[in-house]
Amino acid sequence: MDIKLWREILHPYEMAVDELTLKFNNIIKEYRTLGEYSPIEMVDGRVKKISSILEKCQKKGILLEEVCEKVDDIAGIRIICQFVEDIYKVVELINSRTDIRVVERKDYITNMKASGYRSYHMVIEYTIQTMKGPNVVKAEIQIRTLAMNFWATIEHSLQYKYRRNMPPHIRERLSAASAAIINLDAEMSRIRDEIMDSQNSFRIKANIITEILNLIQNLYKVANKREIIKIQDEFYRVYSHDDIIELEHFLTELDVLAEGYRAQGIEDQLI
Ligand code: 0O2
Repeated sequence: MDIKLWREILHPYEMAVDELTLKFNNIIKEYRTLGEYSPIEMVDGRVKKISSILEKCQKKGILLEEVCEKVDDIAGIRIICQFVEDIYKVVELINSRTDIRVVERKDYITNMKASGYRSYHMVIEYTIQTMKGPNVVKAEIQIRTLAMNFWATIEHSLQYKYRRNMPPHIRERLSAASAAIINLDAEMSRIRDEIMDSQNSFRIKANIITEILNLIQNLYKVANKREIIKIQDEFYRVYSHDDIIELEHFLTELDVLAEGYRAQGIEDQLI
């Protein structure tokens, strides 16, 4: 197959990866805008390299004209979660979408691979709109925790280094590391509520501070300098107490003040 043809074959997959990555990132944004915990921590996407596609075809006896039909992971999306429980929430989320059709799933978390690999895989069909009309492409979504991802990334590099001849002592150590990852994930799940609470209050505090700073910035345009300096000093005083309730109270007061200026501005325009 010539390079030009490969480009044509891979282009729809690039479109699918771009769109799916954007959509999953928007889910994160939606949760965070609502001040809620997102079961998706981060998303990454890639189109398989031609060399890796060729290697897979050779390994599995796939003819080049069968590539799109038989290689499921030309488009790959990786979703990283903080906790194992989040993985199953993401699975539900994907199941419920109308723009994604799940055609296959493999739960390597409940059924860990002999290597020690753990992850939840879904093969999906996703429709992209091209100049020639709709085109359904397959993609593989891998969902795993940060810890599972750490293990898989290291193991993948070692697989690449040793090809099919990984020394037994390395294999054993990877197996032990995989067991440690299971314990780490379980321990993190046990203190999940505590972690989520602290992350939520951090996010809430950050949002309040952003709103306060935006209001102060707007007040610069309408209030006099002495008043602005007084507001700023008060903000630094409240901020130094590190108390969300106090910050919220300050934000409300600032809001009332800004509203007053807004009303005055409208009145001035009416006169
Ligand atoms: P790459 O370089 O990540 O793309 P197949 O992929 O067809 O050989 P199968 O059973 O059809 O195997 O699919 P499976 O088991 O769902 O695996 C697909 C992908 O999962 C792999 O793609 C890896 O990304 C990942 N994976 C599966 N097993 C392991 C493992 O033991 N260790 C690590 N690190 N990753 C694994 P590729 O094409 O093999 O690799």
